[in-house]
Amino acid sequence: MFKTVLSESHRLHFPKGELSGGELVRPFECPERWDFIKAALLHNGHTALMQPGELDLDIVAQVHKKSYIEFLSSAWDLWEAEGFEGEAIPTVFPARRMQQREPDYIDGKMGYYAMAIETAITSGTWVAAQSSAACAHTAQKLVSSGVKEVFALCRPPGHHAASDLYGGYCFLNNAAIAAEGFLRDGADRVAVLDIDFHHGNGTQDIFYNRNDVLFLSLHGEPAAAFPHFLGYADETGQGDGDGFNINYPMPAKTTFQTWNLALLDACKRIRDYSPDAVVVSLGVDTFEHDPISFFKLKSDDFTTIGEHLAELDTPTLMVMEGGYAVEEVGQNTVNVLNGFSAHIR
Ligand code: 7XA
Ligand code: ZN
Repeated sequence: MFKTVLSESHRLHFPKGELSGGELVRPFECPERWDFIKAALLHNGHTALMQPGELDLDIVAQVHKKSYIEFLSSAWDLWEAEGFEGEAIPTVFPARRMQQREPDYIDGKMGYYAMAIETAITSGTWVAAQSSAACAHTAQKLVSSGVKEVFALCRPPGHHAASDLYGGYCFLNNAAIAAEGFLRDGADRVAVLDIDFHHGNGTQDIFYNRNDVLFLSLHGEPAAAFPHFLGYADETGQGDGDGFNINYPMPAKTTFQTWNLALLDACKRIRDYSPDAVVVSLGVDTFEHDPISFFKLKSDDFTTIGEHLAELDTPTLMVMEGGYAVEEVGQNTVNVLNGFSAHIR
């Protein structure tokens, strides 16, 4: 049975609008996702739920720049102080051949720290983002202390957040915070395996120059899929990190048969690396009916994924990322956990 770390504070982040297809629509990343996942956990007997402890701000500061943390913690107040009545969304960006200096004015600050603008900041965003990171951190502590089946039900998700960038529904990088926690608690090597439909650009960026964290991501190819500007197969790491970043971009309509070959290759690379812990960025937006993605995985395939993850036979933490077919997001997520539970030694 899985132990799940979760927080009701996620509800404090729920923008009314997401810019999508030129319209402000109800965000795909919504609180009901969390409700459906919690319901499926209980329905499947994963009844051990716990609140996160205090978030260790030192670990957050190891992953994210101080100026970025200051920005996130003050953005809404600065936005409101200008008298703006809508939710905080930037309109101007430091594009090619422009200065990369943080402006004083909030609209400029927002553009400086945004990697995408579908994601509005609201009054409760910063508290919710911290509670989500706290779930990952507390869950990592459980795995480090020997608990074998641990799930961090993070919301908002985290894998698009870089050291100084937010967007793609992400603010703090929960998986990276967990990986840093493992290292701090004695691990020499950690693997982060990102199986969300979208490339984990933030996690890649955070660890790109390092060899103590192996990052592997299976995702929609950037030419066609968000986040578009990172996630190619030739991004293999830099400096000490050369060879420790592995991307598996895949085209539209990829089925489980093909996707699973990438997973098996990733698992082999993880075994070769021999990490002390694995963090799984667990997105289920690879599902065939996901409204914003283009892979063709079926519900039962998620069980097989969990089985493969258990076969790694390494202390593993599952961290929730995306998945927007809300009625199925719970069972698809829990199928991964069930497959893992059934095969863990
Ligand atoms: O894993 N990342 C997500 O699920 C968020 C993707 C955001 C896509 C927005 C496209 N306009
Ligand atoms: Zn995703």
